[in-house]
Formats: sequence, C-alpha cells, structure tokens
Amino acid sequence: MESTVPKWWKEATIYQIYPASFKDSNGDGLGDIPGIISKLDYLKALGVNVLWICPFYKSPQYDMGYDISDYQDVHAPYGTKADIDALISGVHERGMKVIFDLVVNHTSHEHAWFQESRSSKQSPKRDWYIWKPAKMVDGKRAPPNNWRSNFGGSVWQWDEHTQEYYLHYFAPQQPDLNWENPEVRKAVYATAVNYWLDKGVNGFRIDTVNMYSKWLDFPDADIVDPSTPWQPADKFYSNGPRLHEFLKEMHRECFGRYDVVSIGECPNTPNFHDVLPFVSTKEKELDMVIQFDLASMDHGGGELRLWHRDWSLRLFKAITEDAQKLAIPEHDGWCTTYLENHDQARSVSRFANDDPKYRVAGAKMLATYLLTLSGTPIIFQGEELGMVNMPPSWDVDKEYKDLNTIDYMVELRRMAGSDKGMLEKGIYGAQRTARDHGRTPIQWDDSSQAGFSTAKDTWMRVNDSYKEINAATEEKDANSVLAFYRQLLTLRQEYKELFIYGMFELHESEDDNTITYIKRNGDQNALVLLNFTNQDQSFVIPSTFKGQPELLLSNLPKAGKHVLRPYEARIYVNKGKRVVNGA
Ligand code: TEU
Repeated sequence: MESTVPKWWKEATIYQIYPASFKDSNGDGLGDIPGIISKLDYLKALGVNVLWICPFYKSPQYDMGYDISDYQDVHAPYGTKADIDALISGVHERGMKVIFDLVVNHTSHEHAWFQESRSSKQSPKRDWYIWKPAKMVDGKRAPPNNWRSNFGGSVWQWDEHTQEYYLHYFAPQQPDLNWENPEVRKAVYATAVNYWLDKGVNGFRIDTVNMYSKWLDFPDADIVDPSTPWQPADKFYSNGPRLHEFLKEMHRECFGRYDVVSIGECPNTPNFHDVLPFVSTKEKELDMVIQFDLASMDHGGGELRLWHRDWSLRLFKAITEDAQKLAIPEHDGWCTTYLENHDQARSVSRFANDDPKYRVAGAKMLATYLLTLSGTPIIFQGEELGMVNMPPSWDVDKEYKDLNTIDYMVELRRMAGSDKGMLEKGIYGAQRTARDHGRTPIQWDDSSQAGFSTAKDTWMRVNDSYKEINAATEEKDANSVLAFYRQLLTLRQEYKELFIYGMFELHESEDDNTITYIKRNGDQNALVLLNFTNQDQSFVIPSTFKGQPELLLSNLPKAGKHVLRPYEARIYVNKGKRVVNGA
C-alpha cells in the first residue's frame, strides 16, 4: 500500500467551538447556540468542514459543562433542544459535519444517576459510581488512598448521608462512573451516545477516554510533595486494565454501527506504542486520539500542573514525528494535530511571539505547521484570527474564571506562604499556561465587547487586543491571519495527496530554531520550512527533495534565497510533477 486508506474524517479539518465564548445572540453576556448558528456561513467560508461543539448539555457548570446532569437536555442559557436540532441541520445544509463532546468518565453530581446512587447504600444504582468506606488512620477517618485530583485536593469526597467516600478524578461535583458495571455502560451508550448518533450527529470528541477503567486496588501514589497528603497520581488515572475491552465494546455498540468519527482525548499516554492500539484500524476502538505531549511541554508536572517551564523545539519536533508515525500505512492508524483548545493558552503566545511586531507572522507560521501535517487538524476558535493570551496586567484572582486556576491559586498560596518569589513565579505560570487564555470571548469586530455580545458585562472579559485582532478587520485585509488560514485550508484540500496523505520526513532534527520537513507521495513532494525565532535563519533544501522547488506559499512577502526571516514559513512543491488525485 503506497498510501493510507482515504476516509472523510481524514480529510476533515475540525473547528472547535466553545459555546460560552463564541457568540452571544441574546445579550446576556454568555455565548449560545443561536449565536453559533449565526456564524455558520463564516465557518463555511473559512474552509473547515467539521465543527466540534464543546458541552452544551444541561449542567450546573462547575467545570463549564464538563459536568453533565442530563445528556439529552440543553443548558438553558445556551438555548433549547430545538436550537440543537437547528444547529445540526444548519451545519449539514452547508455541507459540513458536526461532532459533539462525549463526557462519560464522570457525570455531574446533580445527574439523576448520582442522586439515586448517593441516596442509600441499598440503592440499585449504588454501584453506578465508585464508593468506598473510610480508612481509619490513628483513629481518624481518612480517604482510601492519597491520590490528588486533577483540580487539587483528594480524589475522594466524603458523603455524610451514607458515610462513605466517592471517587472523582476531577472536581467533587464530577463523580466518576463505575464502568465495571455493565448496566452503566449500556445506559451510557443508549442515552449519551446513540441518542445523538441517531439524530445525525457525525461523531464525538470523547473526553478523558482513557480514564474509564480504574485500577481497582487504588494503590497509594509515591510521595513527591510531603507538605500535602495529596500526591499526583497521573499514571494511575489512565489506561486501566479493562480500558481496551471497554473501548472495543463501545465501538461495537455505538461508533461501529454508523459512519461517524470517534476522537478520544488521551491524557498521560506519551508513548507511541501505547497510543497505537487505540487508533489502529484493526483494533476497532477509536479513529484517532488527542495526545498531550505538545500541549503539556511547557507545563510543570507534579503537584502544581500550571507551573510554567521552558520548552524546546527539538522536543516539539520529536513529538510531531512520533504522532505522524501513527498515520503511516504499516501502522494503519491516524492522528490529530492541534496547538490550542479550551484547556490551553493561545499558541502564538506560547510557541511563537505575541509582540505586535511578530504576531501576524508567528500565527501564520504556526498555521503552516498545523495544516500541512498528516492527521486531522483541529483549529480552536479564534486561532484563525491569531488571538493572544490575556495580558499579564490582568488580575489572576479577578479575571480568571476556571476552577482549575482558582484551585491552583489556593494551592499556590498555601505552598508559597510568605515566599513572595514563589508566589510571583506561580502567578507567572498562570499567565503563561492557564486554561482561561483560550476561553475569552471571540473578537468579531472592533465595537464594544468585540461584537461578541451587547451585554455590559460578559462572563469573561474581552481581551484588550480586540481593536487590532478581530474577524471584521481581518476579513478586509488580504494579509491577515484569517486570510492566510483560508488560503492554507484551500491548499490542504487541493494538495491532499501531500498534506493529508503524504508521508512525513523530518530534517534537521537537532536544529533548535527551525522545523524542516518534507511531505512525500510517490514522485511528488512538498518542503515545509518554519522559523520559530525572531532572528534570521539560514536553510538548505534537503537533498532528498525531488525535482525543482517552486514556492507554493509563504507568510512574508518576497522570499529571500537561503534565509528565513523571523517567524517566516514557506512551502515549496515540485509542481511540474503534480499528479492530480494521487492519494
Ligand atoms: O480535560 C482532561 C485533562 O486531563 C486536562 O486537559 C485538564 O485540562 C487538566 O487535567 C486540568 O488540570 C478534559 C476537558 O477537556 C476539560 O475541560 C475538563 O475539565 C476535564 O476533561 C474534565 O471533564
């Protein structure tokens, strides 16, 4: 086999929508479903073909909808069930597809299943969640083990009513379902998955998909921070003993019965060989996964995960090469490529440069990376405008709304005590990497509230940059980040045999400043050159490039001969040799 098997979801470019911040249609300061519908033509014109809608379901919103209390109902401030139907048909009428977010590792504590489960130890649904008696330590009640939850504190929450602890990998308002119980799995498939697939939804992005199967002996984690009882337990949260069995069953009962896409979010799984079984076609589990290696490269690990650390371009390249391997024919899998999502800071601020002098070139350079790789790219809302992080002048305690950041600040203050240096370092970490940065309202124009809302106050403050960075201004500018995304998205489809199905060949893996790769398919090839620095960088055309290089696209005018200017990106192809439909 010369090339991997074509599929619609391989040719997809996904655009991720975070409903709270996309577009407010009724002036309450919060985005909503009619707001999304009003922008479908904008998305069609952008050139993306699949929309991923983050949770819009009924939820008390402790974690922005990742705490669902009814899988079939809609969070009222976002709209109605009829609005969701209109969204699905509006997307389909425009020839695009739509996927939803599937959050079934946990429910909200307000979900009827949990309400019933916590009502008594005899409840028929008691076993639908994970309950454990207290451990007695020195005559005092203690949780069953020392695991720290993803948002800080213990993963165990004491329940007064029935005098037991329940498990929550995330917030206490997000109790983990007991996937060991076949009734739970059946109920999940019917109510959360197939209900929507029957309505014509084209698939799911699946939240924390590798956390379903638990290590039921719940061993204590190693103590890395003696100042707290709660220790990082990342290696225990994920990839439990029955995970692959559960995913095969979900494929059989759900995804395999429809022509849909399944994209699993897969934290704590850095190793290519561990990822392959999830996505290898013959395993019949998932179509692709969202890995975390790039996304967490500049995050501190351990007890304070928002802590900022330096990242290196060498590692960036090695991670890219590893993911691209999943898509080669002998592995028969597929991968995703993304630089942003609702859990991440803005990529131009993280990986390029958000100084106004370099922002446009930097955002276009990253776009070139995102849209020339094999695997399905995911563009996060606002990334196509080159949106940037919240400014450092904003008060972390006032303007950051994410429970993860709020919990982090509590823990930071506890750890820092009177150590001002540590406090400042911790705040700097939030300013670099907090999830809030991706959640500010989309900047549609330069009117007040950036055209996102007519409300006086929006749920999160609009980024100060909106006068300069906004869709309306960029629409009028042929050299804008938005215009460049449109061009690239057109080229990705036009040259799909290279950018989607071509084989990835990394060059200069040891270079700390630039990324160089060839995408190859038979006699055709494209060379991609990316300068990640604010300095000129020289380059050579790799000797394995076949034919005469012709410049296909560059993010800066008048490309010089052997030098890439700051944040310059170029794509060369051997046009003469082009075979149309060579995929
Ligand atoms: O995120 C899962 C996840 O492991 C991280 O990306 C998460 O942001 C981090 O652990 C926080 O410290 C998913 C969702 O994308 C995220 O928004 C939810 O908060 C989380 O699951 C729980 O549903």
